[in-house]
Amino acid sequence: MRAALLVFAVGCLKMAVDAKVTTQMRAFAGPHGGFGSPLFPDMYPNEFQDTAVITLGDAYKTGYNIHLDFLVFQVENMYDTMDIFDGNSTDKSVNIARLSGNMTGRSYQSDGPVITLLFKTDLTGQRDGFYVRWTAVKKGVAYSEPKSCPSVMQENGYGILFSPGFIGNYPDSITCSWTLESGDKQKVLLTFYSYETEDCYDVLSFYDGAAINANKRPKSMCGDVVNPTTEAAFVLSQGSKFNLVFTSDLTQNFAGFSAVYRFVSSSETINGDYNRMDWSPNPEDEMRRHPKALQIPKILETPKIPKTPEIPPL
Ligand SMILES: [Ca+2]
Ligand SMILES: [Ca+2]
Repeated sequence: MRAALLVFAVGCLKMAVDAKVTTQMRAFAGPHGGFGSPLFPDMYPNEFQDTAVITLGDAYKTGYNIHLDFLVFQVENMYDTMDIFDGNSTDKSVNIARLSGNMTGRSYQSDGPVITLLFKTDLTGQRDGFYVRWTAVKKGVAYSEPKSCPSVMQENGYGILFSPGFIGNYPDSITCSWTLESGDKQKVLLTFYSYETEDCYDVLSFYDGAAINANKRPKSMCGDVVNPTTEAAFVLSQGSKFNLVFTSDLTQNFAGFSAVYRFVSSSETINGDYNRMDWSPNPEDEMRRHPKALQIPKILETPKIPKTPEIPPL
């Protein structure tokens, strides 16, 4: 009798939990494309299950695999997960990988023209989520990103910007430029999920609302600014427009960057965070990542000024 009651109680509890989880099925088709987690670039919802099936389409039914690039991946470590499955299945036997935590810059490949992504979130603890890009690749051919200047991947209300060759190192001796222009009374907010360039020979310059050849020196970013395994950092324009220019020199290349941009109200302030050349993660970073939802603290620490070298005594 006692055993029967226990089984009944456990059954009720499980039902109550399941009833709260919102499920979503998505289907994507075509030789290439991209999509974000639910509500992206805002934080994903709690208690959510998102199943996305990518199919290359009739022209790619045989002889092709799907290559996945996570241009953004930030989910609550351990508690929120992404499972990738070969084919149209969520069976353990075809599981390619399980992702959790901060894993921007990972790539995976299917063994056929269909792949399934299962994203699950628990009761609490939200992050920015993911943005994944897929591309058809011929079986037996090693995949590499084109090393030319990429255009922005535009989505409804936001865009993804990344260095040439990402995921993969950028090439030497390249110059790429992008213009991000918001409407009146708006600013451009860029969130960097990874940023690593040669310090300080390969540089991303921000011309804030000004022409690229203006006399004013641009703000610039270089070095190991945002590690993909740590939290994101953001950069806010002062005017309604950012002209961005990325240049690399003759030697030494690194992973580059991936960022999401969107337009926000001109009353947003981040107190010039984007000028910090020596950005390093700290426990308060969580607070700086969502200016719409959270209070924006004052920044933070001033860039380190190198010590004047001591003059040796005569
Ligand atoms: Ca969570
Ligand atoms: Ca270089």
